[in-house]
Amino acid sequence: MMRAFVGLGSNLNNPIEQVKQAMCALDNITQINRINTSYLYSSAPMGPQDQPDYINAVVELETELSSHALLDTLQAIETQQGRTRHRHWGERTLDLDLLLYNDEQISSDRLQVPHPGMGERNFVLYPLFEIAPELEIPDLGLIKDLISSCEKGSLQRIEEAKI
Ligand code: ROI
Repeated sequence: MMRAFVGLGSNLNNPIEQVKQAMCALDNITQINRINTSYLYSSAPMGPQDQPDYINAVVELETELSSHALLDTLQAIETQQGRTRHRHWGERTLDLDLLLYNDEQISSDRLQVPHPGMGERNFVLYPLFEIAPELEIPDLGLIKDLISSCEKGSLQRIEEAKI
């Protein structure tokens, strides 16, 4: 069985519901087991500032799917939930990023794991640390060390029951 971490993000069309709906969509896939779920967080946009704040979360999955089959599945859920491409680093209804897949380093046309930039993004590192404080990330090191040099900024945990 494979172990993967996926980052969820949305800043359009009721972002909290988008993120919750994506978690339900993952639960409906037989080859995927959601074994851990962070709180939802709100975060200021990284990229153009003239877009709404994001809702972010991280989930841990157990899966029989290969990394690329999992990527296909994540992209299908994005599409189902009306993902359309706007500008580069712009607003989106749903982003599902394959952050980590076992302890593998993957570099193909379609997929880079660990997800590029995850080592500096507070909206990835804080929810990830919440569910996997002991984690070591290939090439990047211990999550607790990455957190200690990553400003929390405006990132805020939303006080709402976990899903
Ligand atoms: N900014 C925040 N805060 N959260 C995201 O999930 C996010 N996703 C992105 C870009 C546009 C880089 N900015 C983001 O893809």
